[in-house]
Amino acid sequence: MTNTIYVLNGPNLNLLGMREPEIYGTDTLDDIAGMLEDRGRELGLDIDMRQSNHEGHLVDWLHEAQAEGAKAVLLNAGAYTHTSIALHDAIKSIRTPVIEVHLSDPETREPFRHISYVGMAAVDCVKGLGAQSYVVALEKAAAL
Ligand code: CA2
Repeated sequence: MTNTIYVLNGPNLNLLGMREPEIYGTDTLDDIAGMLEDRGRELGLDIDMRQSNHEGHLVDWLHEAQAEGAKAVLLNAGAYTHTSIALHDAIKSIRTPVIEVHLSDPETREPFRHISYVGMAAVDCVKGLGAQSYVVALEKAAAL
């Protein structure tokens, strides 16, 4: 196993920090990557941060995380969280532990966000803390 943590981000998260700051905060995905690299250095972990608007890319990267011996995956699947049985199956198909991450708390929002196919397969979940959700999830990954 390596010390690499894959941090996978789904649809629309490339636009983070540009709209709906009251829900998602003002940090961009690059800001979050910087925070994770700083904390990762302290924890002895390498960060491999990626974003895609395409479901299949996220599936491929979950498989890759296992093939490359990643220590864990932090996954903010965006709206695919609530729709994707393909991501659910991909998480189940790998031994690499996956921690679900959300900036907001989907369970306090619209009913269609209350189901999480990702959460049904992931080992843990950190949500509702804004950008700090990713940092707390990284700390949980370090302890796995
Ligand atoms: O709270 C989260 O992290 C979410 O995964 C974000 C998703 C949403 O569909 C999930 O229910 C919860 C949406 C990400 C949209 O990103 C935006 C970026 C810029 C402006 C507006 C939205």
